[in-house]
Parts: sequence; C-alpha cells; structure tokens
Amino acid sequence: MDKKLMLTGLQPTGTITLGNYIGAIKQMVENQEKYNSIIFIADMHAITVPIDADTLANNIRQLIAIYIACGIDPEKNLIFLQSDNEYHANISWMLECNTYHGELSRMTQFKDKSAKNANFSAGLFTYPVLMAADILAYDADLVPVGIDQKQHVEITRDIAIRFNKKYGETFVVPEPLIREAGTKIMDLQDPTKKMSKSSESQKGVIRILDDINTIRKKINSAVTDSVGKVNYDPENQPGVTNLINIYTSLTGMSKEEVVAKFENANYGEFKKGVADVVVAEFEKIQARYNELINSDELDRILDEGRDKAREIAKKKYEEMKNKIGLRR
Ligand code: ATP
Ligand code: LTN
Repeated sequence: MDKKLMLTGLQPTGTITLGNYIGAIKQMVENQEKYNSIIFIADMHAITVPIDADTLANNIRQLIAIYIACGIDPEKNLIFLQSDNEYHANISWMLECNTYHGELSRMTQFKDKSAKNANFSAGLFTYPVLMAADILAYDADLVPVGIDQKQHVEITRDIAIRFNKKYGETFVVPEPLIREAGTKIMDLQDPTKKMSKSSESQKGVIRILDDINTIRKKINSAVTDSVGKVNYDPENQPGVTNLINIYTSLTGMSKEEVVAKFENANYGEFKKGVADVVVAEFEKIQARYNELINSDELDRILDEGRDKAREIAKKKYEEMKNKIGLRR
C-alpha cells in the first residue's frame, strides 16, 4: 500500500523551545521515515496577532534553518513557506464561504485569544479555515498536532465533508494524529504552565538557540520542591516530574529507568544529568544551524518546495473554482 501523506506546520512566532522540539520537531523527524511528508512554515497564521515585521522575517528564516538542522530532510519531505504559495489564501476564501460563523465562534483558541485583546483581527477568527486550506489543498491523510489544535483538525474535517457533499468528492477527509500524553514540557520556573515560544518568561523557557551555559543555568535553577528525592509525581513534584519528562523524551529511557538512575542523586546532580542530555542534543543542532543560517541552501530548499507546493495546490484550486461555478 502507498504510504499515507502527513502534513504539519509550525508558526514562526518565536524561537523554538525545548517543548516544541520534544513535542513537535522530534516527531516530524521520526515520521519522515513512516509517511510521505509535507512540512511547512505557517507564517500567514503568525500575522493573525500583532507581530513586528523584522521579527517575523527573522523567525521565518530561523525556523527553516532549525527544521533542517534538527534532521528534517528536504529529500524526504516537501518543505515550503505558506506565504510563498498564494493558493492557500485563495482556497481559504472559497472554504470560508462554506464555513459557518457559528462554528468558528466555538473555537476555543479563538475564544481564548480574542479575550486577551478587544481589538483582535478578523484573521484571528478565520484562522481555522486557512488551516483547513493548508491541509485540504494537499489531500493530507494525517495531521500531527498538539491537543490544543485538535479542534482545528475537526473543523477541517467538517468543512471537507460539507464541501464534498455539496460539490462532489473533492477533498480527502484528514485524521488528526495526536501524540500521547506525558510529552507536554512545562515552564521551568512555573511547572503548571506550558513552555511556550511566545512566552515572556526568560528563565523558565529553554530555546533551541540558547547558548550552552545559559541552558545549563536555566536547568540548574529550575523550580523543584522540598521532598529532595527524584520521584515521578506530577501532583506533588511537578518541577522534578517535568525534568524527568525532558530526560525520558531525549534519551528514550522510561520514567522508571530515569528514577532508578537518579535514586541516590540530590537535585543538583539530577539537574546536571538533565542538562547534559539537553546540551548534547542541542550542541549538534546549533553547529548545523550555524552552517546553514547564512547559506544559499535554505533558499534553494524553499524555492524548490514552493514550486512543488504551488503545482499541487493550483490543481486543487482550479478544481474547486470549477465546481463552485467560478468560471466563464
Ligand atoms: P505559541 O507560544 O506561539 O502559542 P507554542 O510554543 O505554544 O507557541 P505552538 O505553535 O502552539 O507552540 O505549537 C507548535 C507545536 O509544538 C505543536 O505541535 C505543539 O503541540 C507543540 N508544543 C508546543 N509547546 C509544547 C510543550 N511545552 N510541550 C510539548 N509540545 C509542545
Ligand atoms: N495552527 C497550528 C499551525 C498550523 C498547522 C496547519 C498545523 C497552521 N496550519 C496545518 C497542521 C496543519 C499551530 O498553531 N500549531
């Protein structure tokens, strides 16, 4: 049987964190062996909230270099920038006209983000439809996302099913690929809060491009507890549990093995152990990143990706136009 097509993207809203690396990028690298894979940078989604132009442009180039430095292989994946492919926005418009205002109003992310700023953009509201366009344009079977994005894949399914019914079979109805629980990495200073790339916390968020000493310092000053023993106990020892999760995610060891390994260690020694595995992983990535960031290779990858992505999306766009009656 043919391999399934997987499609996913990250928004360039800030420098990738250890949380994004463990929760998203490592999966992309593993999945590229199992599936045909499309990985893009959702830069048009990043402008649904205010973002400085130069910061955005920097984040975009940085993210593409990080993808490649982390091992996402341009030979095995179609890699491109969303805004390089004008068909996404065009397809999105046709889908918007087949999406109800009511269903978009029920999106949790929209409710949360619009509550934070009374002057939110219309783009923040239609965000899930652009995401549907990203997915449906390529007939993706599987969409790996964090649990927070599951609702957006569900609305994508609803939109696809509705369109297929109204205009005839046009889209593959995608499935979300939700990672198992336990891989959510928390802020090192506040282990009840997710580690986020747009977070203002400096000490609690490890960024993939932080220098090695900074990474060690951040881990060394991670909040723990007064128990004094390395236990996996999310309820009573959330800080220590978070560090165990980091360790297991990067080494492939089980949590029992990690607890056993540090059975007689104090928190200082345990933290050093955690820092060692993070540093070992990030040192390699940073070396590759530094070679790439100013190279032409990035532009070559993006140009090639853009051409292939446009060709696929254009076909879908023409088919939709024709079915809807946007023809002479
Ligand atoms: P933002 O701050 O802009 O919301 P974020 O860092 O929270 O960004 P998202 O862009 O929402 O990240 O998500 C990108 C991907 O990274 C998703 O697949 C998400 O599940 C994953 N991810 C984000 N934060 C974490 C985390 N702390 N632990 C594990 N996975 C995460
Ligand atoms: N909304 C997603 C990013 C995203 C995406 C997509 C993911 C935009 N379009 C299509 C998968 C498929 C996020 O915030 N992580």
